[in-house]
Order: sequence, then structure tokens, then C-alpha cells
Amino acid sequence: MSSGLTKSAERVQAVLNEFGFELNVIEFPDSTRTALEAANAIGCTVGQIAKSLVFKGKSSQKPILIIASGANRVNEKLVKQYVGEKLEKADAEFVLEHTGFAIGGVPPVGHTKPIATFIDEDLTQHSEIWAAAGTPHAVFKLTPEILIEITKGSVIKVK
Ligand code: 5CA
Repeated sequence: MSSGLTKSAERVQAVLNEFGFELNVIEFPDSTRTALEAANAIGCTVGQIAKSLVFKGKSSQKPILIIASGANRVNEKLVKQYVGEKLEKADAEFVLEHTGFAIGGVPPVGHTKPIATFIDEDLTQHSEIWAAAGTPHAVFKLTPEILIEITKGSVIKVK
């Protein structure tokens, strides 16, 4: 049976199904490419958007995923303490290579290879949060507890 989802969103739905929670990818006609656009399309606050930001470790050159509240700007100096190395900005090509998804649709799980993951503690203030699901029109709703469980991420202060 066809889910009606586009291919990248369908890939994310398949990954989510494996976790055994009821997590459903929703595609909106309106853009969910940025945290603000996603919040507007969904009708939630920007703080409830779990944005998946990919950085590059300065010495290791490995990807590092920081899942931050859409309301927050990541303080790279602060995060360095948890990661153990300086962070560099990742370009679009690096993001695609390591996650398998283009910027604006990078989900918190389902990447090409597992990525060391850190979660903004501010996301735990909400009972419901929303994350990208593979495309700039696709998102899914979850709880902070489920986010922590499925990503195996460490909860940190990002700001
Ligand atoms: N779908 C939405 C809400 S979940 C989303 O993915 N938002 S996001 O914030 O997680 O993804 C956009 C992020 O991609 C930006 O915050 C920014 O960190 C990053 N980004 C945007 N443009 C570029 C670029 N040209 N190079 C590297 N990173 C970029």
C-alpha cells in the first residue's frame, strides 16, 4: 500500500517504524525548511521544533549532530566542552554525505552512518516536539523522551 509520502519522507517513516513507537511522518503543502516555517505550518511554537544541526569536529573531521530547540542558537564554545573538540560549520555537501538528507529535511535519526548526537536540554521543557522527516515539507511529532531514546543522544546545554 502506498503511504503517499515522497521518497525521502518514506525512508524516514520506515526507520521510525523500527523503533516501536507510534511516530507518523506528515507532509505539509507549505514549507517546513526552517524552524520558523515548520512552526507556522504545524501551528506550534518555534521552541517546539527540534532542529537537526550538523557540525564537523575540527580535529576529527567527524560529523556531530546537535538537535537544538528552534528557539536557540547553538553556542559552539559551550558545546565544545561536551564534544571534546572544537566545532566547525558543515557545508551542505558534508551534511548530505553523512546524513543522506539535504539541509532543511535532516531528520534526527536514519542517517547514512550513526552520528554522535547531543540534545538541547530546552527541548525537554515541552511535552510535544516536532522534527524534520527527510524533506523540507515533512515532519513528525514526538516527545523529548522518545527523541532521547531513539537517538541515544546526550542532553546538554547549548546556549
Ligand atoms: N525542517 C526544518 C525544521 S525541523 C529544519 O530542518 N530546520 S533546521 O534548522 O534543522 O535546518 C536548517 C539548518 O540548516 C539551519 O539552521 C542551518 O544550521 C543549516 N543550514 C542552512 N543553510 C546552510 C548552508 N548553506 N550550509 C550549511 N548549513 C546550512
